[in-house]
Amino acid sequence: MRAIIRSAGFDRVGFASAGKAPSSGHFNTWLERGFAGEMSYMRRDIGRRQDPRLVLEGARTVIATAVHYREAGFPDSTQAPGTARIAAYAQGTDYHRVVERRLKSACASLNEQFPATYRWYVDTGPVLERDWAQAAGIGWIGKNTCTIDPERGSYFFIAVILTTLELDPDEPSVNHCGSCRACIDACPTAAIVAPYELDSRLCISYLTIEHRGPMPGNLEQKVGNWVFGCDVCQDVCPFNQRDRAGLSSDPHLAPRPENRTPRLADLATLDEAGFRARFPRSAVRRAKHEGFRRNVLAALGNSMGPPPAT
Ligand code: B12
Ligand code: SF4
Ligand code: SF4
Repeated sequence: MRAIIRSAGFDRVGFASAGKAPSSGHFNTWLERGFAGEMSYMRRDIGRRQDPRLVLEGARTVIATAVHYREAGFPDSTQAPGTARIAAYAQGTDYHRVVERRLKSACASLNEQFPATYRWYVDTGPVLERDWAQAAGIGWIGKNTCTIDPERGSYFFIAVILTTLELDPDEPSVNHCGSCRACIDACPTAAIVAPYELDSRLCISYLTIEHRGPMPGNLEQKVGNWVFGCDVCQDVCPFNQRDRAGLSSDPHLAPRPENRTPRLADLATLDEAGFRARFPRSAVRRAKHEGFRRNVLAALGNSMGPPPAT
């Protein structure tokens, strides 16, 4: 079973018994506090998101998987004046396309050998993916709210397969954050309002990808030169700084050289057609040209430094 899934291109595979998601109560609180911001899709299907048995009738097992996307020795994009930063996950081909193809192929093979119903999701389905990754022993949910594999860090995508097949569950992952709070202290916008609690409305990832309209004035400067997503709370995590020798980047998700340290001035010249041509089959398109341009202009302003004191 696991071998079939791994051979379809997944780095980690774990099983959990389908039921109410362990952190569904936290999810409710998160919504009630308005931490989802304008992401109205998070308020849709609340009951289903909390229980995969309502997503797939007769679901007995949640198969959680991980696909690592950041290779050993990956040079951090610099903050050199005039350059932009794109989150590592979005520097290559859109992971939805890549991982969806693998899920389709894994489920076809599984169904041949273990006939049952399989339904897969990566990112966009009504499933608390991090919760299930933790329950299935892939990694624990850290204070930055990312799922962290103790051996390989947090730079991986999660995909889940719901199935009617009953499989022996793995042990849930154990939390290793301890007294560390590096992510909380490093977050440029103080979006991690308490350990394990992220207010999206303050998060650079949300502001540069999901938020429509002008950037809130009090946050614009704090966004720095991030033009799509943000990796600060993962970059500072000790579990992402360990010797990652032997880890190689998935060739299908490898960063495109032009997305490592792009020049802000070049990005600012892109019109709508230019934007689409510059980012083919890329997650960056989610921001739309308008949002991306807003981000680039904010970053350009920030690269000029604070206005002189009068
Ligand atoms: C909405 C969303 C966002 C939002 C909100 C993020 C968030 N933390 O919720 C925004 C746009 C900000 C975002 C940003 C990013 N995202 Co996102 N996002 C999602 C999405 C679609 C839903 C997440 C969700 O359910 N949030 C609801 C809240 C309540 O969940 P949570 O914050 O994760 O909290 C969990 C725990 O912390 C716990 N909990 C909550 N409160 C408390 C309180 C206490 C005291 C305790 C103990 C526990 C606890 O319960 C929660 C439920 O599991 C998932 C895909 C999916 N379907 O799951 C991807 C997903 C989580 N994102 C992903 C990625 C890669 C990112 C970014 C790294 C991208 C980037 N570089 O810019 C950043 C990381 C920012 C961060 N620190 O989280 C990956 C995460 C992979 C991983 N290893 O963790 C996912 C799983 C997509 C995927 N399929 O790979 N994302
Ligand atoms: S992604 Fe960036 S802004 Fe969002 S919580 Fe992490 S460090 Fe803060
Ligand atoms: S930086 Fe420290 S507190 Fe934050 S997720 Fe990593 S280990 Fe946990």
